[in-house]
Amino acid sequence: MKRNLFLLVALLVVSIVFGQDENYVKENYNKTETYITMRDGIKLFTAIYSPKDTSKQYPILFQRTPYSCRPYGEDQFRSKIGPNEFLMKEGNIIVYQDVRGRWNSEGVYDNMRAYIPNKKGKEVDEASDTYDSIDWLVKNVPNNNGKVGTWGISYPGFYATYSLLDAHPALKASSPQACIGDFFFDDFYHNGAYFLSYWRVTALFGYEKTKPVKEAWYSFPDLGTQDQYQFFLDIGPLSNLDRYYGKDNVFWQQLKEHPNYDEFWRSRGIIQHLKDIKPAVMVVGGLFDAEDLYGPFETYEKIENRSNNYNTMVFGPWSHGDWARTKERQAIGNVYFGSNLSRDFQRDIETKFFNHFLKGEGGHNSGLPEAYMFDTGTREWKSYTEWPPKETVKRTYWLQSGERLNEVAEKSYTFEEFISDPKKPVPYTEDIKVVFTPRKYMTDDQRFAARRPDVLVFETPVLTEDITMAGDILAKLNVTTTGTDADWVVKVIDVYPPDAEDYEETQDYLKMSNYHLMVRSEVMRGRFRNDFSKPEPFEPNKKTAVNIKLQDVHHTFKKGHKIQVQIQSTWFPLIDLNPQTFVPNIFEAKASDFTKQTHKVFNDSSIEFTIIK
Ligand code: PG9
Repeated sequence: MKRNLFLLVALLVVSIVFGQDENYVKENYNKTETYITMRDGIKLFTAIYSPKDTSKQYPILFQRTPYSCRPYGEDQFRSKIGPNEFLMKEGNIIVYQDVRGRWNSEGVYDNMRAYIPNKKGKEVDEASDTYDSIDWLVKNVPNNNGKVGTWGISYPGFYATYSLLDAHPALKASSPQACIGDFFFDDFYHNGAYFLSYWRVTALFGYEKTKPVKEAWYSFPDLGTQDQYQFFLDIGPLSNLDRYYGKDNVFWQQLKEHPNYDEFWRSRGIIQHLKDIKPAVMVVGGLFDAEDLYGPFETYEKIENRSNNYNTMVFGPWSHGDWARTKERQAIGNVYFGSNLSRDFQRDIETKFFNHFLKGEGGHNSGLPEAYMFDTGTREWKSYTEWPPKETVKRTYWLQSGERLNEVAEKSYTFEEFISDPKKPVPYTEDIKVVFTPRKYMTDDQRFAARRPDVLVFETPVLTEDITMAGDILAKLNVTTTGTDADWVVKVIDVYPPDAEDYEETQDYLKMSNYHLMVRSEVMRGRFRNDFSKPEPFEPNKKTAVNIKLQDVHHTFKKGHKIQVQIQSTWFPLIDLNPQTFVPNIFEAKASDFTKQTHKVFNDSSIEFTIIK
């Protein structure tokens, strides 16, 4: 009896607390919906949440999104609004907008719409749409203080970056987070290799709509199995996927018609335009973000090198967008990194950034660090005055025969070799399930791959002291193939000691003892080794240089651990299969083009790490 009473009281308390949170927005904000007319007459749907307390003025926090302003209706409220709950609860005007051509807005959508410099008359892009929207908001929304901040994660992050171009004078601060920089290096392609694992979500952006809508006008194909590896292996050549996506899936057609880094992709990349930026910027990213790593790192770097504005970065032990969630234990897959990391970031960094520039005195003295970086090896935050840190040096390790990773290059002329068979590609994960987009693999244990004959392994002896990497990694491979095309995948792995502790998140069958933590990975489609816009075949058996940049890391390989590098040529179905026979467009390859080939990696291949002295 007592136990039931206790449970009843506990349930009542929980419902009151969460119930309050669930209704916090409805109880403390008014919601209005409107259409803002752009300079070319197109109307964009905009939802405005304004604090009920009208005794003071508030800045406007503005997000433009392709993912909808749902729920629609002035009596329908989101449970949370704004970048985080701290900013929500202290009171800000929070505005969401369906971008041109998406959901309840008019117009025609264009993936990663190209920026038009020096626009004339009614020429429009996402910068002019943002400018026109901000101009309307500051002139028409009651109780605003004339200052605007933009923010967004992933695609909304791209639109936040876009807000910096031809920025409206009221735009004082922007936080592009996991922001897409360029679809040839983020999300759908990595260095020319097509991310087959994103194929299903092509539906999200593929279908044009003919009028403003409040319900999804697209759907995702059912693969008929949870085994993505087998599904895509059975599909064979990519052209067989056309049975699921027809000509009306505009994005699928675009992906197939532009396998090279041509004007279609180049014009849509936003990184090239990031110069002379005026608003304050805080770029946020996840060090294990599987979707957008290129974007945030490049966004911070290019602004830093070509503008004099306030520009900072924060990278934590996060997967895509984890920092916006409030889960206490921060873990990715099997690996735990710490507790309340996202909450602390939201309270002590993100809220402080926006308040400084939108409610405070602004200026470079925000009290926040230039680079606030989590060390994913020591599991500690570190602040730097620049990134990469000025105390770093480049250190080269050589891929030596006998699976050794050496700081000294051998003089002998040897190589390691493996057979790469498209019929039996290296899985990118051991998990058997259909995922929206892959995430967990970024910290998955890589022992399953290390034990395959088509994965080369190079490993240091057990480290006698800590080694902290802080910056990018450059793999300089010297290879041959018996074929005329090949992909090259490089994985940098932290090999844990035998006595490593387990976490509550560690999968049942697994122990962290000797865990092979993937710290960073990247692929180079070999045909693009010299130029992403001009694919070149390999000459069979001719030694060829293939250089691969891996995105920045901030990771201490602790004493007692080992640094391991794995090299492979398939990574399935994360990326599509390379026929290993040069064809003009792999999306049009025939089954007979796919051939088993023998690849060699010579011992004058090396990998250059950015290391803190
Ligand atoms: N960059 C992420 C994404 C884009 C396209 C397809 C799937 C994911 C994102 O916007 O979340």
